Amino acid sequence: MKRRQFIRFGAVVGALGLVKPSKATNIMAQSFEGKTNGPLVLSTWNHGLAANEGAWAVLQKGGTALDAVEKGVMVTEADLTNRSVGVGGRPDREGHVTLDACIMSGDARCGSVAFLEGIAHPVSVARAVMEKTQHVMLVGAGAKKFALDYGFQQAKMPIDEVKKDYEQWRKENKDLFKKPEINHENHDTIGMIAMDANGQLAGACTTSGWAYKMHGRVGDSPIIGAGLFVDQEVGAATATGLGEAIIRIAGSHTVVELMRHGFSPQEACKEACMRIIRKHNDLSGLQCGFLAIDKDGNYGAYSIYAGFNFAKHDAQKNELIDAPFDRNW
Ligand code: SD4
Repeated sequence: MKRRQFIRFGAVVGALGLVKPSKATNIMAQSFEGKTNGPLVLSTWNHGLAANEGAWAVLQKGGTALDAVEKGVMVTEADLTNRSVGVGGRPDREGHVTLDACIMSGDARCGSVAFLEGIAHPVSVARAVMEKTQHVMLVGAGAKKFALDYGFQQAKMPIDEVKKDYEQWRKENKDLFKKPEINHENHDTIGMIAMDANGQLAGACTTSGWAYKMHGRVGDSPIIGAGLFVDQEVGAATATGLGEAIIRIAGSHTVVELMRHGFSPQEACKEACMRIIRKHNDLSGLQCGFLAIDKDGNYGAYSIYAGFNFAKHDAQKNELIDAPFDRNW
């Protein structure tokens, strides 16, 4: 496997660790701060384009942001070609596909499932946890029982093609405790945040997590405040990347709190990335990216390394955008 070399583009961090992305500090990064006056959907990675269409179908009929984000990420969960979300996801080291998801609306209602096996749409189970129980989070066998009690669709995982890849991986990786390399092929998630026509905010996040992770591992995606956070008073944020690093700084909550204290969405996403950088000595493979919308419809994104893109759907178009970043690989 090719060893990645990364070059640091002199990011000069000020007292607050805050430097606006500019050509001087980020040779390839551009700023994509923007503002919308109508409904908006942002979601992580290329698969966000199709997911945004699902969400937009709800928003353009005057539906709520909460319904939109659920319907949107369900598109990705059902995509059998996607290896990091839902039914087509890769398993852990023991061959189990374990799914993590959460959903949150601007009024602080939220629901989450983690370490869930055999259910096609974990995000909908997360929503049912939010709406039908007094709890926020159900995991493992309890989450599965709850999903079955409520009649959620089951699915056989891993699918055959993924199982073959896994068997090959087992042959080639006798040392099962080796740190896997994080890259686009083995590690992405859908995090989606949306604003509806009434200005209401919501978000959802769903993943099969880190491919070939330890059995029992849960990442940031189902953790309210890490993979997702929404507060109608301020804004919404979601995360993708190495979940352990995102959890360490309560990533999405951090982004929202920074916006509360006056950072723009992009500045807040950048500062969350910088905080992760400051807390880790070994940055190899440590890709994380954030998306944010504030309550006024301003939006932004940022990632640690180049290569994080996101899909933005507004009344004009659905487009893929390269996020600004701090470092090149
Ligand atoms: C996780 N954050 O399980 C997820 C995976 C991801 O890009 O987002 N990868 O750590």
